[in-house]
Amino acid sequence: MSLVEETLDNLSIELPSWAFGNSGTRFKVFSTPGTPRTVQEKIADAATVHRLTGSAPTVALHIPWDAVDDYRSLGAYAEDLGVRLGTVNSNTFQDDDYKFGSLTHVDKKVRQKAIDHHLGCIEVMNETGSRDLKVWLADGTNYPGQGDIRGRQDRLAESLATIYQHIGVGQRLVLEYKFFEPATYMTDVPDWGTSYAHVSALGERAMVCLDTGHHAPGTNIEFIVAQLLRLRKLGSFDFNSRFYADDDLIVGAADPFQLFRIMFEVVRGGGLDPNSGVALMLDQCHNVEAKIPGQIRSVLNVQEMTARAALVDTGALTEAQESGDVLAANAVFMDAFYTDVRPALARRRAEHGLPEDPMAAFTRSGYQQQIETERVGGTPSSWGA
Ligand code: PSV
Ligand code: MN
Repeated sequence: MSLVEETLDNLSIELPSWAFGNSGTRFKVFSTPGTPRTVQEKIADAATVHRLTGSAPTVALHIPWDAVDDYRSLGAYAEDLGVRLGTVNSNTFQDDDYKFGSLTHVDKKVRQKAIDHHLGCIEVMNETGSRDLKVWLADGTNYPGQGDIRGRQDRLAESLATIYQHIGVGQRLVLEYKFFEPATYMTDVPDWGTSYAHVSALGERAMVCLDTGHHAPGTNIEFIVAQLLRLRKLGSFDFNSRFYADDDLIVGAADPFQLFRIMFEVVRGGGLDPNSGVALMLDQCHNVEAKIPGQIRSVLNVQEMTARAALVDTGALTEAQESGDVLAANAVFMDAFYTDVRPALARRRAEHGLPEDPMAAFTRSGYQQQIETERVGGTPSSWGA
């Protein structure tokens, strides 16, 4: 088996349930016909993406957006459709109590409420068999002097330690960072270094989550990937792409070369090895484009850039690097990036009984028309539902 095939066989991309719901900006949320009204309908859409691509076997949940009474039944429902429930994402950013913070809040009662929410998420994981609890906090301040930067870090460390005590064997806590938004002056987990410091203090089952949209423009993200893999602390990715802020656009749409460079470091660092534990998740919103094709396109983009990354002639690259031949090294790298892998991927899909062109297959399938006819009435899912 070629390295490319082996790499693709190990590629498993987790879809976010919220990508199938409506989303938008603070100016407008546009609704689309056929939008899921329930978490079950989101899972059905995710299962459709997996059926057509063969690479998206798990669906991430966001609590409370996807809260149900019976998570075991929800897991069984997913499995009937050929997918599994994956990462559980906590949410402490949509409750009035969290105006001035959640796990960092000065008021012990609010901190406890946020901790309890995470313990509830762990209970969900125990029911669904999910491995990862992903924590992203909106905590931060808008004005210099508004909060005690140091005190907030101390409270965060204490709250995380309490949550971590409940993370079971075989489970992990992954801590996501983001340099701004909603806070505009100071964010409590702004960068990979802060996340790394906290998860290192927690222990082996705490890892960093890298959301590709959460860096200042110009940041060398592949460097962070290489470093975290080297430190064995890269737990997961939230893939998306951006032009300006946290745009949550389709991964690889804004800068395919960046995705290639990231996937090269993932492959190089063993991040696709079956036991690496690195989860490749999408964290995207489809505000103006069709949602299910948006997810299919995202999976294909990751496949394409991973295949190109696996094509890099590492022997020739090392030789050029070690002999100081800058341009030869760069040429080896670029040769792989410029290789059109789409025909080879189409052939490979056909060999695995999948449609050669999953985008066209979706259009042909009639699934979109079917959900538009069936999903009438009710409230389309959106942020907060
Ligand atoms: C925050 O911007 C974030 O990236 C976190 O992962 C949230 O859980 C997610 O977006 C919600 O879309
Ligand atoms: Mn994210």
